[in-house]
Amino acid sequence: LDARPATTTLRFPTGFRWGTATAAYQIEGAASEDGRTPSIWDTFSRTPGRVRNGDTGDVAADHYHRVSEDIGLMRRLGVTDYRFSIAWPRVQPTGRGPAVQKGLDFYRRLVDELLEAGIRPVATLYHWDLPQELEDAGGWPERDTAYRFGEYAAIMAEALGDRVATWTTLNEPWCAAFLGYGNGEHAPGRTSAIASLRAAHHFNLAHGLAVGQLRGTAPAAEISLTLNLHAVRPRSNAPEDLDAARRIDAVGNRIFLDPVFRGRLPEDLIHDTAPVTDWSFVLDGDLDVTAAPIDSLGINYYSPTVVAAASPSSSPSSSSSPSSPWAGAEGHVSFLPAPGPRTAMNWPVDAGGLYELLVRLRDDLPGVPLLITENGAAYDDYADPSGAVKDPERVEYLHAHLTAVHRALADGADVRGYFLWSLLDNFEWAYGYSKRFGIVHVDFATQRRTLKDSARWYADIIARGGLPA
Ligand code: GBH
Repeated sequence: LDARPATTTLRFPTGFRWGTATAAYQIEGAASEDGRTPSIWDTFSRTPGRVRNGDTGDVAADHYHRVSEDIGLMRRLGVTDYRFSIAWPRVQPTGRGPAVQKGLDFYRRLVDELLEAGIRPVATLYHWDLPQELEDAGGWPERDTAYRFGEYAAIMAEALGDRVATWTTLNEPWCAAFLGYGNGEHAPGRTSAIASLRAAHHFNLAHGLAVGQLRGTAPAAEISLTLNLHAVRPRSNAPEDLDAARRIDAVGNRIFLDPVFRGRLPEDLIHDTAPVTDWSFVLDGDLDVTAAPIDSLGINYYSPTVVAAASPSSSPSSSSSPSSPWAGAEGHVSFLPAPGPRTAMNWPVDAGGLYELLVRLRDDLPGVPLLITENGAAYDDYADPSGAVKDPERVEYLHAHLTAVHRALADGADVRGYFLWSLLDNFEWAYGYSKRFGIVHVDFATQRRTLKDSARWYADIIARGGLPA
């Protein structure tokens, strides 16, 4: 018998970071206060037909006015870390020029209150809210946007460099490039394969430029990048299915991993995308910038992606539709429904995908510490007569995924922390307020916060440092 409490069977390493995550546009509200100007998400959400029910982030969870209360919630949970994002248009409304003091003040106050509460601030510079003026000038498909991002990073490094423990430059550039400019599901809603590939490269460049600024001004800070890596599974080991998986891995994962960790673009990606572009927008020296060393990799994981060779019966018009987020792979790949239960997003629940991803990164990126910067699920919750907010499926989802993280740790993956998405119910992008990812329920009519059962469960996991039997 060992000395561990019998009730905690899966113990996590000492110093493991237990966090929650949010993003500015999804929770802050106060969309036109203190000098903030519209981002592409304000424009997009105010355009009829883009977001379910016409929802916008104008008020969201009103976090801008409830920072102290929300930090109080995290104190109750006992989290060690909090991952939030900074709204670029709050700090630098046109995306150019000097910073707005009130915008900086808001994030200074957030960071200072976190530090007072003993919670490590983990700041993301870009969680999809590009200043609209920069989109009007061409947005991420234009190289200049990367330079503008570098300047914005310099402002933030100067303002908060000494107080933020971990900086992540970008959140999920795959979504921002391919859902924003490829299939148009996200802001700015453009549908162009070439634009999505140009955007992807400019995200890598922007990331590298920001790393340079942060490293210079905040040498002690941990610098990171968050990717939504696709846990790609081929339907079978048939060569055509393996090739479909390779294509998705190239344009979904290695398009970011290789420039950042190896200073090159994947050869097979260049080949696959030849009908779309010759990549002449990648200039000499760019891949040295993108490869600036970073200290850890953030991974957001929700579901695996199961693929097969495109079936001959699938209609060519739909598989080669201009609104695919898979530039260069469309027409070659079928996406198959993964078996098993689904969340309210209709995303499959499959913790094995997280394990597969972590073990792959253990092998592909030795020496790179990993942070799970998002994991969680949307489910409807319900209040029982006592007023408790029940969300049993979420507890089950989290338990399964933390078990997968523990298994990956035992198998040598260097996972340093886990950030649950999300602290609060919030604006779920194209789904508006119709999907709830929070472990804290938000009544959007009153802005009242109530801990769900999953929040109490998570607090218990953190307190015991692991999972019960
Ligand atoms: C993250 O995006 C965002 O960072 C966060 O802001 C957001 O609120 C959260 O997740 C929840 O959506 O083909 O059915 O398997 C995650 C976006 C979700 C994009 C999964 C790819 C594949 C869905 N990713 N999606 S499916």
